[in-house]
Amino acid sequence: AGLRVGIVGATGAVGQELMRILPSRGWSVAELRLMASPASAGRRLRFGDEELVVEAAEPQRLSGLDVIFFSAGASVSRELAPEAVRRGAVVIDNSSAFRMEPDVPLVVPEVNMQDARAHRGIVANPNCSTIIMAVALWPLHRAARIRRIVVSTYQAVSGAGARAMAELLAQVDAERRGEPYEPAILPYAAGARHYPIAFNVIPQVDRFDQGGYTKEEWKMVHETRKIFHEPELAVTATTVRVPVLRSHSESINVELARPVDVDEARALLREAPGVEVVDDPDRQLYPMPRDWSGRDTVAVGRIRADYSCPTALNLWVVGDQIRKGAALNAVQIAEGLFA
Ligand code: 2RA
Repeated sequence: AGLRVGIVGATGAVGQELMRILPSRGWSVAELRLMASPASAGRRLRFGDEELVVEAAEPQRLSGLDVIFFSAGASVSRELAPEAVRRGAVVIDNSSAFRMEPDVPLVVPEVNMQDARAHRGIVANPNCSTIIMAVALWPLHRAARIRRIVVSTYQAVSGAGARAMAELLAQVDAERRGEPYEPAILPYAAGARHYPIAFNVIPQVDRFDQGGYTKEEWKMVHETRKIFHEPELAVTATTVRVPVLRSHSESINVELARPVDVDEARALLREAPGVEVVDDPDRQLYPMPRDWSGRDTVAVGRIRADYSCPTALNLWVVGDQIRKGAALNAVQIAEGLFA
């Protein structure tokens, strides 16, 4: 009969990607209800051969649905997700609102889909940079137990929303024309200072938090530990915004409990769900973000021994931030619960 699906945040980058993904998954959507902020209510969006009207996200509109995807920020999720559960829906929440709640599963289907089945109404979708890293590292953890992760990210502007993507394009254009451009979005819109991203990198993603780390860096630490069920796992992260539109890249050094050579690592990754190995230095083949936008998988390349540490490897990982980093991961969770 098909699922009755709601999207809260339908007009955002992730909401739009959900609408692109849903018809392509081989199961039918009996009803799709699009919801967003009152400012976006009334907009008409195409879904297949239908034209749907976006409604304001309000409690009474959350009834009669099987699953509701939330991607409208943490405050909207905190306000409306529990109400949606009370009205009978399963909520898959892309915001950070509930990720670290003990009774809310935090799920990357390739890693811990079994956790999702213990949900009590809400399943949390991890942060995009965490999802991309988790898909690539889980096969190594299962085979040889990870001791420590050191990750530096090169994050696309899409992570800061559609307005940040527009800002990058506008800045490049203005610089090319030799015109001044006043940045207003990056590193994050609510910040006191904004910096140009064109021809630049910004070593700040989200607000600063404890110890000089940003919230994004702490998310990669805490979320990875929860998804892997490894509360003591040693993780340190440096998250950086780069002038790329929608795919995140990550340079990862991973220390294992035993030596794993490059051939074994490549073989493990080749068999891993959701991973594509693109790794042939002799032919200059490695993943690049421009190639990976719109793809469902996480690409791994530059796999090599860390000669400074006999049980460590270096990896270069690329994934589409909007797709596998958010919308597709959420749809895969829904499929695991309802399929
Ligand atoms: C970012 N991961 O890239 C964060 C939120 N999507 O800005």
